Amino acid sequence: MAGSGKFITFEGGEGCGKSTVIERVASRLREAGRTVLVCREPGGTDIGEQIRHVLQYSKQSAAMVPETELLLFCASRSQLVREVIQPSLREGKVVICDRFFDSTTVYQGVGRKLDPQTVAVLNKFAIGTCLPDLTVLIDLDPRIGLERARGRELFDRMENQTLDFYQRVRQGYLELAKRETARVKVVNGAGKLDDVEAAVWKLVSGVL
Ligand code: Z5A
Repeated sequence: MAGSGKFITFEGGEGCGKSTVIERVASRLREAGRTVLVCREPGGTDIGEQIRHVLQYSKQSAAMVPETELLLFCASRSQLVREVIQPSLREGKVVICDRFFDSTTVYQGVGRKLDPQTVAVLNKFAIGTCLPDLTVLIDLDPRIGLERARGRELFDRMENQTLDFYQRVRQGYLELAKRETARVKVVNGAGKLDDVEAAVWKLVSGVL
């Protein structure tokens, strides 16, 4: 546990429905009287949003090598943890983060095939002791997720990968869930939005 509040993270492939479900769950928590802070990665702070821009949308970022990408994701997270997440948890808030260090483990470690031990060391350095109380993994066939995501206007550098990359990411997440059964809970993202929300709500209620 990361403080006196609760820290919940959401993970999954492109278009799996994280952002939509987070919005719904945050509203329900607020209706139930909880103070909720929602943040996203990369980003969530002024510095983090600038890093997000470099990672995803600047013209120059097309030349970025995987090692630089790894360090930038970790840099954004270091700032978010210390500037936003830990202070909010100390105030007793429920902090919900759209992606956290598991994204780095899977996208950079499995997707980009960077050395998993190096990724783990950098992840640990970036988050310190700030581990989520619950991580919801919304699992979805990437062919469906990409179809959903590509319906949007914004199509960034990270989204322009091969299907094989996204299949590896999905497998990486499922293997992570098998290793971390106490923290990481898998929800089927292919169901109706209301059903996905209900399954997530049950898990979230369980940790509060
Ligand atoms: N990345 C990384 O490599 N390493 C890291 O350490 C971190 C991130 C932190 C961030 O992109 C990229 O950075 C991401 C991983 C990488 N990229 N890749 N590839 P982002 O923040 O721009 O996007 P994202 O996190 O991948 O989220 P997303 O694509 O916006 O998807 P989402 O939030 O999971 O989905 P959504 O926006 O809620 O839903 C997508 C659409 O589907 C939307 O129209 C919904 O109305 C619809 N939807 C949602 N649920 C359903 C259901 N159940 N049925 C039907 N339709 C649905």
